[in-house]
Amino acid sequence: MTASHQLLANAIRALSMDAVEAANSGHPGMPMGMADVATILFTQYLKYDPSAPKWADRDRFVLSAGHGSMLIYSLLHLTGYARPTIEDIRNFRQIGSPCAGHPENFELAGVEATTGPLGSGLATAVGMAIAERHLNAVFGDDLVDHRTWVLAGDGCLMEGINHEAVGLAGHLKLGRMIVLWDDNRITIDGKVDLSSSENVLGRYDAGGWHTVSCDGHDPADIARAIDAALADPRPSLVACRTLIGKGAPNKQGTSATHGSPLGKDEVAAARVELGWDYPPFEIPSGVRNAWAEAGKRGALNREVWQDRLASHSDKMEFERRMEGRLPDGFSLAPYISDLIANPQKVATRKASELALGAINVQLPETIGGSADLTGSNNTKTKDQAPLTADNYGGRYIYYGIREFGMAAAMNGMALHGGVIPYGGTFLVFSDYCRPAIRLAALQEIRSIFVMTHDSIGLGEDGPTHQPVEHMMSLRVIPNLDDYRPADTIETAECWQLSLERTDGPSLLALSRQNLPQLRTSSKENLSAKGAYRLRAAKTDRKVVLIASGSEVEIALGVADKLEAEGVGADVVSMPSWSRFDAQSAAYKKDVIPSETLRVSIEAGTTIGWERYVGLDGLRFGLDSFGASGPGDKLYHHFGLTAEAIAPQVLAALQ
Ligand SMILES: Cc1ncc(C[n+]2csc(CCOP(=O)(O)OP(=O)(O)O)c2C)c(N)n1
Ligand SMILES: [Mg+2]
Repeated sequence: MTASHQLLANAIRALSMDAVEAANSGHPGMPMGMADVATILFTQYLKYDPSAPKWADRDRFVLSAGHGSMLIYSLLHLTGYARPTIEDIRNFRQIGSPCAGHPENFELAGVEATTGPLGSGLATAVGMAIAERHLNAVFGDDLVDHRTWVLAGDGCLMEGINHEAVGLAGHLKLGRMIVLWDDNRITIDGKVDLSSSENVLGRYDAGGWHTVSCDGHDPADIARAIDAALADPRPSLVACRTLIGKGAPNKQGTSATHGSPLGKDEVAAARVELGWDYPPFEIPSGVRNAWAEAGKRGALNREVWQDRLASHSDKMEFERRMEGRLPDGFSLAPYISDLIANPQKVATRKASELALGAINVQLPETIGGSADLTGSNNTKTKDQAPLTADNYGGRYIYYGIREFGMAAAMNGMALHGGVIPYGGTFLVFSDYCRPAIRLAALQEIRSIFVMTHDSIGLGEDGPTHQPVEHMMSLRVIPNLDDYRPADTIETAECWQLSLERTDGPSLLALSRQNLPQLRTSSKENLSAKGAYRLRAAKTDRKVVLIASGSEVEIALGVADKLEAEGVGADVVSMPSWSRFDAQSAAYKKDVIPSETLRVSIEAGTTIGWERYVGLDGLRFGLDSFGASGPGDKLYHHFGLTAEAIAPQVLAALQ
């Protein structure tokens, strides 16, 4: 049974180079270079059980260098996960194979995060490590006691987001996070010293991390370095000096192995170099058995944990949270009834804070935060203590001025499970978070992005701070639910929908300025339909006015003026495009009938509103940058008032 370390590692090398060769596409260099480190990790350190891949107390392993996807596919296959099968690996990078070009969390159990955009995986893992410490503080060592491992390349460490991730993890003293750096001194363009002369270990040291180096091809030295990382209370960076493409005798150590098949001759030469005489995709039984044995290391540990859970007083609550189910009886109905009885004229960011007041007392799993705009984003409720290195049990994270780092960490928390992350910044800075928002949507996870100061309505801070194209550009991200509520009621409804959704992220765009409460009843969650008739035409309907957020109030004013001229106008509030698009054709036609003049009003780009108003409709918005001045004056300046809009609608009807 006992196969040498070399044989185990070479199985990864062979599968990786052969799969890339078969696909005629992919990245053999990283898997071949990190095969030794990965073998030590998966045979000696990582806590996992392929027969129970979702075991809550498993270690999390994130392949941040996602281009090296064949490394994780090889590992999952060899250690005994049900998928990928050898057939899946033969079909690497083909349509329908779970062995996609880059690892995808929804394709394979064991892939904890979708990676590929460099730097993101590591920053996501920070959130996993936060979630682990938080749940440990809540449920104790008996239920939550695991680590977060990351395999990262030069690219992951060079990206700007790495600075944010290192800063956050160091500050929060996430000692159970260990980054294994593939320190191969090669990137696509050639040697790292073409573009970088940074002291990476020095930078991590300065961020409060423990750092250690090893020879990434010497099993004992790798183990020594990992032991040092485990012993140190700080998060650790393990620099593993490796040869990219190790085993390919003529190409190893060069960027030629990074992202292209080695080629027939070099693969043959590598077989000789590695002493690997087996045909492609064939693993000799001794090696297969030894890997399978390694994959069984965690089973006992998992069974013992299962027993502890079975008799634990918090079993039900722990399972509920890990499954992502909201508690029975969770409801915002009493809060909303209260609003109906006592209408509030507040900014929707304030309405969000009020809703969170009702939410956070019912949902102990929420973890809020903001990228240094807590008082502006209104993301913190009174009952939330800060989550700090001294109190991981807290439920509010001061992320600092790290929007991308925050959004990535939120995704890591959502992927870990057991918590529901929400976090805020200004809508204009959603651009700084955008790659993580996109990855949340792709990964189908419940991250809730709270974006305030959603238009020129924010006023004096001027065009650098006034979103114009942002809301529309977020709407085009697939699987992101977009919300721009108009008042306190819609804000509560949108929060409810965001929390109840388990297969994707939501983004709430909220106003800085006060808005009247428009809804006078709330028998059902009307925001769930994405758009609804807020007020029907009083006289013969000629116009449908469609608006979102702060402009719904303006649309009502326009309707008043039209009705005074004998022109009937419906007002449709449209808090969510994604939700509306999911409605039946009949509903959509009823709310936005094509035989009327259709008019959109939104304080942002008008590009896109043709979708609902047609080419012959009218679109009122802002197709330039904003300006610095008081918010209400800016609405006049840019012609976004009932007085300015109503005559143009009447003219169009002539
Ligand atoms: C954000 C981002 N930028 C660019 C790329 C394209 N890319 C993929 S791998 C890579 C080079 C990374 O170098 P390194 O991390 O050292 O990987 P190695 O060549 O050592 O495997 C680049 C530029 C990417 N995947 N993500
Ligand atoms: Mg490299």
